[in-house]
Amino acid sequence: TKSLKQTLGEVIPAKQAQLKKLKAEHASKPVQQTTVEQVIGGMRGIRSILWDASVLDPNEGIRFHGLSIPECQDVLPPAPGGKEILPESMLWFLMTGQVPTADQTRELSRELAERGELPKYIEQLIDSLPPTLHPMTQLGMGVAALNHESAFQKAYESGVKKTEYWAYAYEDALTLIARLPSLSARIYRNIYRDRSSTPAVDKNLDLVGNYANMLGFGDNKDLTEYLRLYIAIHGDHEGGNASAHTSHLVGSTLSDPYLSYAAALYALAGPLHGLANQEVLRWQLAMQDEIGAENITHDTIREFLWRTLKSGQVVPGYGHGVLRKSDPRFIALQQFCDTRPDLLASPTIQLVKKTFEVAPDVLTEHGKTKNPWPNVDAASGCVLYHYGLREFKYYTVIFGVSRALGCLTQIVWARALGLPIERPKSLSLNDIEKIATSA
Ligand code: FAM
Repeated sequence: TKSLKQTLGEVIPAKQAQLKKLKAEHASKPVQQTTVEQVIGGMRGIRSILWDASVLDPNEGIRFHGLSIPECQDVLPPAPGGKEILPESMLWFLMTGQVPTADQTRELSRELAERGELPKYIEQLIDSLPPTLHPMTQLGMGVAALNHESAFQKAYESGVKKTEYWAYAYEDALTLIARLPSLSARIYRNIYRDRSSTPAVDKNLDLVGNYANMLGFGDNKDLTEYLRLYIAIHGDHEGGNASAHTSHLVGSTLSDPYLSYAAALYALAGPLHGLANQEVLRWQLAMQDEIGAENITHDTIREFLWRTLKSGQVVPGYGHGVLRKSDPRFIALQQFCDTRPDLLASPTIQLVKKTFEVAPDVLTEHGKTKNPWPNVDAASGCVLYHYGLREFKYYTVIFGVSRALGCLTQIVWARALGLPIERPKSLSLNDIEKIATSA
């Protein structure tokens, strides 16, 4: 079967030609007007990044090469005996725009397992860190330090041609994705399981089969399947979200993929971005404590929502920079629960459902958010919690294992397309005023 790298090598030339033609024929064409609000309001909606693998529609949600999440669930191969999308089949699809066969997916799982062991110096680095150091901080340190092995950095120093950069970025991308489970599981065990030793990579397991096993949940088939779905659908969410945008920018300076992804992880570590899945659990548990588990009603939830808002805090898991409807990733994770009676009976999962029944109305009445609907973080943690992975300060690390699929694919493609170093123009406040008053 044709490998991922061979398949990728075959699809790159057509895209390079398409970009070359666009540059030759339309370089000076305007794309859109930029308003003062966009310049000072977080660049919302400024069309300024090229990214092919996914497009986010405010109402329809994410499409990966044109396919919605349900359509991906229909065509992307699951694990042997499994049902949920495999991160490997999502990675293949993101990278090439082609659906891999079951054999190709299996081959990729094996290739990742071959690359999955951590170098000793990384184990020593992680083991040297205090367990009170946030797991996301530890993850970024481990990822950055793995650049000791960067093929891209070595190739750049030896002066390889620019047209070959993508192949070395690809090698780093595969090796990093392969090592994230061992790195993330070691961090988990050091902080939450008394530094117990992490099981070695099992060459016969897929990426998440290994990850669940390393975390100590290998015998829980439902959690393993949930993690496959979770990691597959958190992988890519258009090119402008804070973590993807960060790795794209840092990669554009030809920092290697390890350093670029470490930077992305520190964007993901923000409470308004990936850390929201931790904040949702912290908020839900605080609500449960305050109201009393036996006293959870629409009214008591509504009351707690208002108390959150009145204290000037955001309701974690709700709202979005682009979405204006419920996040299809949220819906996909809820549907995973709908097929499992034990999950439907879980108080934590019921609380998420009940919150979803009142929060949009409260947020609409509050009148500030442009999107009163849930995003993926509103649902992603409660299933982990139910299955015994209760350390919610770790949840963003799982998001970090997943987002590598999109960020690293983007870095490989940016090098393949020869995208230059990014350097947008900043304006002084007076200049903006001058432009605004003369417009
Ligand atoms: N609860 C309370 N207020 C909210 C809110 C929420 N869930 N979402 C937005 N707002 C406020 C927002 O803070 C802003 O108020 P100020 O003018 O006082 O700053 C106002 O509504 C307008 O914001 P917006 O234009 O609707 O949203 P933004 O595009 O600025 O921000 C989010 C988008 C996601 C950062 C924002 O909705 C938020 O803070 N949500 C809660 C945190 C969260 O769930 N983040 C995870 C997002 C997820 F997609 C991810 O990245 N994993």
